[in-house]
Amino acid sequence: MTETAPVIQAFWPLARRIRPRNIRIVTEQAGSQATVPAGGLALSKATASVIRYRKSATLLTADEIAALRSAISGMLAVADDRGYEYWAGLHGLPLPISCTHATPLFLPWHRAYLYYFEQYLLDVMPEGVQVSLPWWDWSSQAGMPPAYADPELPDGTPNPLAGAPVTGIPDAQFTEENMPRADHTNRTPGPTGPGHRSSGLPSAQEVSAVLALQDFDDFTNQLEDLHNRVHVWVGGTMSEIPVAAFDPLFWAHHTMIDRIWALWQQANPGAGAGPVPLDYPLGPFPTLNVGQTLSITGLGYQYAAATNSATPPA
Ligand SMILES: [Cu+2]
Repeated sequence: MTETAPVIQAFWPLARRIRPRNIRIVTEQAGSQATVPAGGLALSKATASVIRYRKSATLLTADEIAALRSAISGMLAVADDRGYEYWAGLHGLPLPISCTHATPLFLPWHRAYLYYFEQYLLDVMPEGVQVSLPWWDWSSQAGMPPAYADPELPDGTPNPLAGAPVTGIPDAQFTEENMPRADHTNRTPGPTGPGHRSSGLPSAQEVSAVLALQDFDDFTNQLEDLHNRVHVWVGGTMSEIPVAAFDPLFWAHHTMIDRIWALWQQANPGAGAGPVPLDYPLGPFPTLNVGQTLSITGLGYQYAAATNSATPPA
């Protein structure tokens, strides 16, 4: 039995503050049989037989972008555990900090997190429109998707995808985490285009190299490194774990990470999640364990291929 040592990522300086919570990897159970309910999961609020397609943020139509903005604003207006403040706050502050980084739970935990966020986002979509979480393909090195970057909409109102209020965090908790108090997200993006090495966004070649790794632990560690670089590249709120999820771009970034994992799973069927027992519960989510995150179609979604038009394949 080998202990899984947490790898502290130098790229995301605040990672050292993250104390793994409730994470005890019991490696001798690695071979235990996971119980995924027969017939798949019935968790999705979408009609079970309809698969949601997550698309590239740059391939969304104007109507889809408008619907997404409306839904983010809708979630911001919900003050209970279906709202934006609750879900953004669940990742970091207010305490406890629940996200997992630098462990083999990084990918399963964030997949479950996106899954629940997407359910509540779909709940507040305008009538007749269903826009699943889009991914930000930062590997194009073109910078932030325009839908998220423009600070204002043509009518002069703030763009709900460009930033959000940081709310629900007691002052004392900023102090405890050694962070300046912030009332709103901010960004200080780095350089775009190739040739900036670690200060630029990861390239498509770097993503391909990570996808070529065959061992789950190697794959998740190196993917998390690329992920950290993107957080640091965006800067500001996104570069600080305790508040990163308040930036609407967080969700598009993590959807890209989830998509890369899905692509890797396609190439490595049955790979599991390294040493993590499949029945390992993913707290604080009520009903998902690690095994249940391994099938994205079981969770009711798929990724539209990057080369597609925005129309899901028939
Ligand atoms: Cu992240």
